[in-house]
Amino acid sequence: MSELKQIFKRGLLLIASTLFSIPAFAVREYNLPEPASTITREIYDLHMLTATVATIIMIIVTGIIVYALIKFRKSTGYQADQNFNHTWFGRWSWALVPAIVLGIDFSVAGSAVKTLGNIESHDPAAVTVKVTGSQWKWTYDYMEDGVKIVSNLNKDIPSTDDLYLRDVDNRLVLPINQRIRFLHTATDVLHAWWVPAIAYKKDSIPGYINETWTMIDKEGVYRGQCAENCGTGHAYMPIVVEAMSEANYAEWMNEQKLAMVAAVAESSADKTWPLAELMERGEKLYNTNCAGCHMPTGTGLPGVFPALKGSAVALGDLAKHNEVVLKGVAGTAMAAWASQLNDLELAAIITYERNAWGNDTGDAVQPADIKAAR
Ligand code: HEC
Ligand SMILES: [Cu+2]
Repeated sequence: MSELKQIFKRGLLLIASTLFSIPAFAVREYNLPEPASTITREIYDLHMLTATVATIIMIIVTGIIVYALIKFRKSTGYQADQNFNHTWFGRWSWALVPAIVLGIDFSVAGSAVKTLGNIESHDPAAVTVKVTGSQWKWTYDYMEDGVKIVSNLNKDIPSTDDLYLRDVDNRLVLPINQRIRFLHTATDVLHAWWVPAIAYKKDSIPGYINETWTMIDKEGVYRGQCAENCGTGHAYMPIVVEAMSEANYAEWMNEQKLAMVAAVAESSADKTWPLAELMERGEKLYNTNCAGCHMPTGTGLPGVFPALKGSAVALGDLAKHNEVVLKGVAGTAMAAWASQLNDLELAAIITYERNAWGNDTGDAVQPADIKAAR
């Protein structure tokens, strides 16, 4: 009997040490990302609390089962206790055990309710960013400053790199230690802006505005993804947030404003651009904005996205071409670009489409043409 006890004790020790080492390992490798904001830290702590409680309960229950299996096994001639229900414990255990479990539930629920309330809080924010999801990019509007950032997948990262499909051309820059309000919406289908280290997730729904908030407390770069299947390019709309000190953020914001003014001035200058220059700008802009669907080779995706190489629209009447690009095609994935790009950018893209991949119209579309077509 004492030998059996020894085996049992060792077994229990082994089980306990394995179970305890799993969560410890999970913290490092497989756990939620390390939180970098007040609200995500609350969520993280809640997750650790429930996971710990669940692990302890599992160890106790598994221990009791293993103990019972060995102690009361038939081969040692154990006779079932016929009087258990007449003892004090037998009478009350059926009520006591659920009461204890409920008590544990309520103590977890207490902090969960507090966190949920915090998630839904609408306290005034210092910075408001409208986050718009579209196939397949994110647009960030800084509501107070009138600055807009369009964030596309960085296609230059090789598939062997750790940041493959996780990097963008323009990051969302935010200050630390300031309350930030996100307004989530979408232009086409459902998307979800998800950066687990600094913010919780709510769907971006066309025609609706959802609100979330954060207060980042550590400078750094935080990555996320679109978390709502939004079509063939779903994997190609990563999110990169760069959190910086308030002083650096103010400086960055100033630079953005100056760049914006310069771009508007350049676009609206009464200048006639040479074909070569339009083509050079057009290629870059096309690859960023249009190639996700129409492909860098202009061949599209048969049956889904039309080819622009040899397309009747790209080779035909310029007025029609302008109209398709400016106004989009209702009910399809072809968005209206009029409000997304300026006259010069649109002129360059359309020029590129009319002269790349063997489309040889020779047309150099000018910003003035776009202005007239708007
Ligand atoms: C999200 C996918 C998507 C993106 C991004 C996109 N398009 Fe389109 N585009 C479409 C679809 C779908 C159509 C077909 C619409 C229809 O059914 O008529 C289309 C049609 C067109 C056509 C008409 C082609 C033809 O032969 O009928 C042109 C020109 C065009 N797009 C230009 C552009 C330009 C310029 C851009 C970038 C500024 C762009 N598209 C970005 C999906 C896209
Ligand atoms: Cu999406």
